[in-house]
Amino acid sequence: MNTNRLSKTIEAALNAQMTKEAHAAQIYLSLGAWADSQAFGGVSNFLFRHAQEERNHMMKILEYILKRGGKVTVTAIPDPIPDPKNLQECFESVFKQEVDNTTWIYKLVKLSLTEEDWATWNFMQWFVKEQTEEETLAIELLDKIKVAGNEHSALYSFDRDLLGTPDDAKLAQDVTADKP
Ligand code: OFO
Repeated sequence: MNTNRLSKTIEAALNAQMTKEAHAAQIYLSLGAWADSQAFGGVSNFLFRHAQEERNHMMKILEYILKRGGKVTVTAIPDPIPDPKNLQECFESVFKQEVDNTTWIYKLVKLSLTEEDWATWNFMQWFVKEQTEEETLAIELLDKIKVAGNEHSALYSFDRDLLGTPDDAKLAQDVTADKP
């Protein structure tokens, strides 16, 4: 008896999205390591925490595929991006990666709509909300960097502020649409 509640197309798209989230985690990890090497301890701490969040997103999808009786396929993760030249470029990369991931999420939403897979459509809404929040955060941080310019003391405060940002990396099972 076939108990897989996912179509082959949706299953493949969810598996691809898992890899995409893992790739996002690698990008944050690599940017975090770069930030630390530039003495931006607050920024690197923020980016490392975000890498963990992206991994949680990957796990959230993995758990969903299993819950729907689907097959999880773990694949290789593409290389992260090259090191940025400065803090501005670092957060431009963060923004670009979030926008890119949003595009993939939207494709999955569209696919679930076309296939009338309402369970997956509903599941994906959490990611739509999460992406909006992450894009907003990246825009806000880029704005702050713009205001700071090249002034060392302003960049130092920016770095310290990020260190104090609450750590919101949670286990995937604890994360809901209301408590992202
Ligand atoms: Fe997975 O949320 Fe960002 O990319």
